[in-house]
Amino acid sequence: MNELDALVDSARAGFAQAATPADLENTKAQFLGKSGRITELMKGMAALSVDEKKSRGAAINQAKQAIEAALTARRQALADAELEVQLKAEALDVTLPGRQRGQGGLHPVSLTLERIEAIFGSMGFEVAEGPEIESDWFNFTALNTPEDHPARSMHDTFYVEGGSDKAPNLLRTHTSPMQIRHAVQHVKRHRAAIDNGTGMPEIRVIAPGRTYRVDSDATHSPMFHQCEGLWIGENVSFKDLKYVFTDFCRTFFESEDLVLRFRPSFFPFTEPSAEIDIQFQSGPLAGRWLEVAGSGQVHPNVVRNMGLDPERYIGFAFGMGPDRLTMLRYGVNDLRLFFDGDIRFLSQFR
Ligand code: 2NL
Repeated sequence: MNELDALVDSARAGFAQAATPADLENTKAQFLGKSGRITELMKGMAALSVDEKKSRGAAINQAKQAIEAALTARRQALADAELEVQLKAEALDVTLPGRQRGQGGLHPVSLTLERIEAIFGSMGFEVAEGPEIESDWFNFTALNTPEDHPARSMHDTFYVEGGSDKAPNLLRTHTSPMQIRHAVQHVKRHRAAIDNGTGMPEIRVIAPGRTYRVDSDATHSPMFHQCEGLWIGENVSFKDLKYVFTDFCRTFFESEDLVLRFRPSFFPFTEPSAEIDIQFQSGPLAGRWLEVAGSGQVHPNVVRNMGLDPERYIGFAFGMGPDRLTMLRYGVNDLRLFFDGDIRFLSQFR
């Protein structure tokens, strides 16, 4: 092998050994630089004749071009490898599933309220919603609550600004005031029919919503939910209330294996009054009497405050706690969990 072919070979080998672009440029200098091998060979031609210069020069040039071609190829190979590494490092796996948007859901107590509304709705009850800040009249007086009743004390009720001494404003302690409002509107709308003897369509309404009392422990929250029901007509009786409430409980708890007990009680707005207890005959809660609602025949004074003659119209009312119903249905043992807003608790009801 002649000297020039050997030089080209050794350049190729040197380039192949260069692992980085910087290595490669150093190696290049050895062959093509100012004092590189090619330059030296050129200088070595000074003593040659014109003809010898021609053939020798052409041969050196050919070797130089071969080295340059090898250099360019190696540069490209190194650049390709570098790009390859970079692409690998920055790789995006477009086949990964996207991050899901967090899925929300209804609060467990809202689920219960929706159930209550659907069940009573199917039995012809309207839903009445209204103010949480109430007047003393709608919350207490219209409901036959005596002036000196303990529920009216600052100890039990949150009073708010805006009313007068005689008629203070307060956070409603039950949803009954909304039923009074609904009944008064209903009676106004049907006044003519009531007075001319035709009579009004029955009042059948439930009032769900937030209520407030000065009370706070594992089973009482200062804000809690209530759902009251009211049924007034000329021919309604306790047996109708019993039928409706039994049907409600069996549908709500999805169990026909459930009995009710009406236990004598007292409320200022009903007379007679009864607590409603239920007992499951099977399942995890079987055998215990559970208090689920208060009820009674609407007191004649309250019927009168609705604008109706208590000698002609008779009514039944009940009040229940959706928070407690939710606890029973899902087996929750601390009421406060509903109002802490802990997503780990709430997401279980999605
Ligand atoms: C309870 C007791 C009750 C009522 C609420 C009512 C409403 C009107 C007239 C008469 Cl407009 N009564 N509501 C009656 C009896 C009991 O609730 O322990 N609730 C959780």
